[in-house]
Amino acid sequence: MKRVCILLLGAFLFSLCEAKEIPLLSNIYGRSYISLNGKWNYIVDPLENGYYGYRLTPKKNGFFLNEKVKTSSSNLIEYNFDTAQSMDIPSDWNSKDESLFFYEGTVWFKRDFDTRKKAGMKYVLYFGAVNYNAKVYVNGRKVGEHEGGYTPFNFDVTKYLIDGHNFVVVKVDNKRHPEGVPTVNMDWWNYGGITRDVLLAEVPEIYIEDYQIHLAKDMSGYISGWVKLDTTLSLQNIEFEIPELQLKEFLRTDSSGKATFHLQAQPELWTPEKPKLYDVVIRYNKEVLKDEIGFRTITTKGRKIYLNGNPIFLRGVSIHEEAPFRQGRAWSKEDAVTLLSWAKEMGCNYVRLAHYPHNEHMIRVAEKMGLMVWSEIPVYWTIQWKNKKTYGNAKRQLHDMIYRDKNRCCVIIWSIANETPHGKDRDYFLSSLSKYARELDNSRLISMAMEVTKAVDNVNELKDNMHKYVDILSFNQYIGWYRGTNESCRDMKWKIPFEKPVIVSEFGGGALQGKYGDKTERWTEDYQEELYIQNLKMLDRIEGLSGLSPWILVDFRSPRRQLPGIQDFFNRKGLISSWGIKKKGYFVMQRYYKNKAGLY
Ligand code: GCB
Repeated sequence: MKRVCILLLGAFLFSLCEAKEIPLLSNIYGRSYISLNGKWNYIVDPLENGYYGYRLTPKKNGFFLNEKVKTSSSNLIEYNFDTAQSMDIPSDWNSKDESLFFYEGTVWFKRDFDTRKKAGMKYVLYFGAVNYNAKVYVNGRKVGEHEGGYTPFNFDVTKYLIDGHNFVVVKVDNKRHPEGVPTVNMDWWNYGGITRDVLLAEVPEIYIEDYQIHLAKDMSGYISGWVKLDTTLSLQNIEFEIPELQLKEFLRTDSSGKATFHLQAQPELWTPEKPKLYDVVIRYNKEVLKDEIGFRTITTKGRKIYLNGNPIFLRGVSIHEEAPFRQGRAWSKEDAVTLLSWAKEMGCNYVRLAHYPHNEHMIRVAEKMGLMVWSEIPVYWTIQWKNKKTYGNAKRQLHDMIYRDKNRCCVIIWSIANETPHGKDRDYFLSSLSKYARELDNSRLISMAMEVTKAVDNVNELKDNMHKYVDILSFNQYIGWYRGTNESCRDMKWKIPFEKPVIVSEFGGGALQGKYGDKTERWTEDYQEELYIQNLKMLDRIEGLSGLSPWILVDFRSPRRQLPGIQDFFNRKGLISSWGIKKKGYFVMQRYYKNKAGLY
């Protein structure tokens, strides 16, 4: 009897504790996994009836139990995943289900899968991203939850899985909140859903958790870094190899389970013209983890940016994670190839991935294509600067962005914010984020998209206190669209009184593809073309101009853009329409970049 009680108590306590969210598996695509992408059943739940009872307290028998309706039973069950409609995952519900176009709230998703656990292995359930809040359940038990729509997370679900049939249920909620990051107000679609890959990875009991490999910072001729196991066991042997460089070393972990290295090597450096990547192999016991790594340096001096010690001009464009040729969130490798090929064709060597971390395929494809990357967190416009929870959320997203992509040499800039209002609280918030980013990674540059103060006597001045905390001064400006006319570009002057390189992180204007007219007529391709011609002449007069990322490569969905017949809920500032047709402005940029490339 006593034993039964202890067992029951144990089972009860077990059911109470959630699985811990564990550090992200670095290089998820290099692991052994099964994909849980595909058809998921879904139930739309605007009142969160599957979670709360009528007194608004969480239910014990919520939809996460995935109960089966039995007609003969007296037990009333008013939902049924198995007969509910299904949706392809990854995706966003707004573009997949017409009735959910504007929907913001809860949708429950369920997926069945079979698995057979192997002795001595752990199982990690990985989500590339879920927007915005995810509560995850396996076989009816809560595994954990996550806030933030653009960063990956994973849980150790080993003890939740059974041999044979399993199911996973995710409660996804994309309601906006004033304290959220981003907050309630933004100029892009708040696509809800499981928007990136879902994978079930299989790793050994003790596995390679993370690693960092890069050129030694202050010593040329060396590669350094570390490999970390998910344990604090010391004296573990790890083999590290870069075959093409004939590098093979046996590393030993210290008492934190980490092994550091510092090895002599002269790798060919990664450049946009020749994006050389090396196969890297890390072995620990029977686990073999492979990656492709590039090596480069990125620095600034005075008003210039240097890649591998050579001055560069960042020929860029801003991109939203918006699916080409269809509507909705982009998520696949194919989407990445399409978007980035358009940038390449325009003459880019750099892309600004706005306004949140994009999916990992984007970064990996950019690296292979030779595109440098600016990666950003959604600290956008006016968030709650005084709210500690908001700060914690932003900090976590910054951490996770850097954690996932720290080995991607193409990423050269971490951006901590976009167009934020000047003020003491905001300065404290952002300077703290900037310091944190440097603690995590001192090998890249920090920036943020600032704003110039309105022109007095046509002098546009950058006066942001944050200039001290960034390596690159970036700002957005919209002369010819929100301010002044295209003509007025001729008279504008620029005052950037700090000795740092400058990037114009946004400029542009709207055009409906296929609408032509006089170059003074708004929304025509001709107007946008003229705006680009005049802006480029104007921006070339900025001292220290080291890069551009015009707004934006492709038209994108935004609820702020309501003009019928023109916008129809699209921001039309794309240089390419959402159906992949290039506007006249695209070719202005292409000519400009061709010329710039010749100068560097
Ligand atoms: C901006 C924002 C960007 C908007 C853009 C616009 O300054 O940074 O998110 O979409 O302007 O089109 O107004």
